[in-house]
Amino acid sequence: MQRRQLLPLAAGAAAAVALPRFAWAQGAYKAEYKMSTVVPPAFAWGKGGEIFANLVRERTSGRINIKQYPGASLVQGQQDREFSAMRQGVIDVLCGAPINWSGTVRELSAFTLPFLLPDHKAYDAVIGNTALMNEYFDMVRKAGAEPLAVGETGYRQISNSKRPILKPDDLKGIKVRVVGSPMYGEIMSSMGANPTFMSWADAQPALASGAVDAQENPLEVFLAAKINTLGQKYVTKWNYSNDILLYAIAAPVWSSWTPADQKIVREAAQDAARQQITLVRKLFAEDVQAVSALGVNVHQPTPAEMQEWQVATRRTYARWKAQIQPTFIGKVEEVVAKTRKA
Ligand code: X2X
Repeated sequence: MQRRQLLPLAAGAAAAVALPRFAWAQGAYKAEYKMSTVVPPAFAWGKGGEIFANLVRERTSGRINIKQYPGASLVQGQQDREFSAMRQGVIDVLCGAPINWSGTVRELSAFTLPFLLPDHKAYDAVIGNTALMNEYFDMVRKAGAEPLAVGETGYRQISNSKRPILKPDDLKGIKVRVVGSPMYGEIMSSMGANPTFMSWADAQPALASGAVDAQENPLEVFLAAKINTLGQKYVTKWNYSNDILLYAIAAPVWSSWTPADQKIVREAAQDAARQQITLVRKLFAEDVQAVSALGVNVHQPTPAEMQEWQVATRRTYARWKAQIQPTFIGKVEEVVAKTRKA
């Protein structure tokens, strides 16, 4: 800006004509970059978005102003449309769970297969594996966004209003709300439950009215959204799926920023992801106690019960592994297997 002001008008115009297109594009910063998150900063994963936006604003002295739109409000709450809206230019910044985008970019939901990442040791080995994550990041690039960092949305636990869920049979006939992922639907039906696909915005009224009996979400979400007040009395902490929290920038937006700003934004996302993971794990460590204190019955499965859940989901696992990205998932399995021996 300052340099251009110093140039005489004609010289400025001539320079503009001579500039390569990419350089022109780099000058065109928007006043606001729109970031979609499903949940607001009162939740660890919405907080992860807020931390990122604040770091970017501070470190670019406001040159890059990311504004958070929680409740997936840029897509009227339809969180499964986030990725296609990003491709259409409606969303500039994603800070979300790829499971929500599985209808658009199925391969990105690789980490959500049931019991693929059984614990944080496995989770860390996978997201800390540079070769594996580079391969994943290349899939994100092919899909139209620049990936920056990976946080954690949290292990998803089932809750319901009817009875304690100790074994697959206990799920028979239970109406469970799942996000718009066909794989989650199949997992539930393979265990005997009756799944209904619904956005997060629709889920809460449906639980309150009893239109559905059950839902599955990390317990930090259960707590922040006060799901216990919606008649949910029983929780089973089965750790069946834990999606990453992907920080990514729409490709055209990314290429409009200078290399120096790209570096700042990437580092800000990495720092935000680290803080977000710390936060989500602190809540995870305390969640059984916190949920129990609300008068909710929390069941922590025995190893034998965990085995039963895995057996029940084995066929669904195999089918979705084949459909999502079998080679990549095979590599994830190898990394996880090593953590079992160690
Ligand atoms: O809708 C949900 O259940 C939530 C908030 O966990 C997701 O965005 C996947």
